[in-house]
Amino acid sequence: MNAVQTPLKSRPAPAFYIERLRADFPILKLEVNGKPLVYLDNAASSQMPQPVIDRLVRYQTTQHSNIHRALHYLSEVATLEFEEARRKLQRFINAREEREVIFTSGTTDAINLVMHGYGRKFIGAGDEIILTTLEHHANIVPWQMLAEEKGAKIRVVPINDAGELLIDEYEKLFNERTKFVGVMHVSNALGTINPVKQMIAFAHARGVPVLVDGAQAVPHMKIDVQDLDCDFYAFSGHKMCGPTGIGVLYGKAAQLENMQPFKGGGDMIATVTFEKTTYNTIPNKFEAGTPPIAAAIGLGAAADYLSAIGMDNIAAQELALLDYATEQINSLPGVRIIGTARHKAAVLSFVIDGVHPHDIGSLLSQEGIAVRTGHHCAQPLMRRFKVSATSRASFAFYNTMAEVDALIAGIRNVQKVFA
Ligand code: 7TS
Repeated sequence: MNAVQTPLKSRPAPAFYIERLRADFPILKLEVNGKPLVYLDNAASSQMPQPVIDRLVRYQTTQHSNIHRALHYLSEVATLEFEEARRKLQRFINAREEREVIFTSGTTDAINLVMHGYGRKFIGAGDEIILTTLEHHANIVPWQMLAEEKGAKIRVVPINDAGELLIDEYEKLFNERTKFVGVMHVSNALGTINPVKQMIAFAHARGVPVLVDGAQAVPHMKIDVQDLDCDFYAFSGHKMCGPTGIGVLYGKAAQLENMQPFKGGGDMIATVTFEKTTYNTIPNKFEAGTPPIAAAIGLGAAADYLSAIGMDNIAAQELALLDYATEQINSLPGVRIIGTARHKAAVLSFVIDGVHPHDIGSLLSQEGIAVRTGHHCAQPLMRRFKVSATSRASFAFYNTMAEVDALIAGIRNVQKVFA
């Protein structure tokens, strides 16, 4: 009955199909220390396929100018392409309106925009902001800065030993002072997929808006912001096969319209006198100055590239990689996986008895294998697991089962060196 399935829907996808996709990524042909590159640091930044590189070259060689300001040919072309990129991103996350897509420099910038634009206007002394133990520093520090400035308080949702949020505890944190919830969709350090739709519904029933940090979700699964009903959703281009320096803040139009601007300058104004400035409408109100035009257009191409493969197919292939890698790592004595949630995306954090993660990282790199070692910008989470750091393999759809085998061989080698 599965005759109509695309190749990636079978788990794992046939090797020839993955090889065809890999051929799109020039960097994957590199050798590192005389070995084929095994790139397993996709949660930090993914690689860029040729169609996205080509799009950037086409923009720079035939379309570049500043946008929204001149009537000459190139300015009109660049403006049209930039706004078309916004529509591509709108479709990619199923936003209701294109003006709900704000281009930012990344997830961090998007969250800071909400903190300044929404938080500083609507959150005051004694108010409470709910975050979770899993959060990346990008969704902790801005809220701490706000809490300090306003005299607000941060409440934190605890997790269990598998790295899953305790939803009962989340619900108990709400009271009449709760003004905001910030939660990541997928944990960058553990891979846990959080039940954000359920959490949003609970918050909304109490009149509380929710920001979802989607940096690790957008590259790996189909995101529908209308279905989630989140007020804000933040993500980065460079984790979804796009360029660095570009990201998106999705916000419901009604929320964005009520917010104050974050950055002041050109493009975000309607009129300026030295007595008073009036602001532009959204999205321009939040895009002061010349935006990263090329990067936004590149990100539009990345969204097209991922959509052509199909986000459900990508999720299925990455899950097959995760299952296989989990099984293989579990078979190694002395290696422990940190983060064993029932619902996980393709992130595998581990520790090896008696070996510091930084030594693991350098020894694996000698074999051409790229993993991230450290606290993954989630120090409170590391503390919860009583580790200072982990090693993390994070997969993309272009990774192969053979690369998982290379990782496992690399880990065995590390254990031999430290035996
Ligand atoms: N939120 C999450 C969940 C992230 O994983 C990251 C980056 C950010 C926010 C910040 O994104 P940026 O594009 O603004 O920097 N995470 C990682 C990581 O796991 N390893 O390197 C960067």
